[in-house]
Amino acid sequence: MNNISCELVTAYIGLGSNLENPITQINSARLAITQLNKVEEFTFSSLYHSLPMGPQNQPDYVNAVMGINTSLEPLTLLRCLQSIENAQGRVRKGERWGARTLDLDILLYGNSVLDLPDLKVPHIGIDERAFVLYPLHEIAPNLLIPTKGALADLVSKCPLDGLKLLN
Ligand code: ROI
Repeated sequence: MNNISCELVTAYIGLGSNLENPITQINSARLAITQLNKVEEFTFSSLYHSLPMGPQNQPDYVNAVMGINTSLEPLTLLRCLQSIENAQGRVRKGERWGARTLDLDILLYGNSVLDLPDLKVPHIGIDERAFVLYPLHEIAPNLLIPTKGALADLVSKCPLDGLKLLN
């Protein structure tokens, strides 16, 4: 054994976009994430079309969820995802829950429960957002979500809210 830590953690990332050709934004983000050091994609959901949660005067969203194995620490992973958001032209304006070219959220990081100033895991609202729960369930139907319970139960209680598979 050596003392280099290389523990692999399974994490799930939520991807969302409603500006500047959302499908292209999601596909480019997927590629950028797979090209990160110490990150390997093992699964990717279908793309979904969803109605905006929050202010309604914004375009509909495209959402997806990706499963990765990573040896990056959670905050390092967060910073990497933020640089991808920025590289794809994300502008952080004042409006809460406004339109965005790209949103990358760490939904789950192994079985960790994190309550850091910049990072809450499981992701806030994970248990009531159809555009997160359904794609996650597609790729990881047996998942248990720390502090929230079985994903399958959460999905069964969550209305689709207009969520549709995108083909
Ligand atoms: N609404 C949908 N449908 N999809 C999202 O990814 C999404 N992301 C957000 C807010 C603004 C809350 N609404 C969303 O951050």
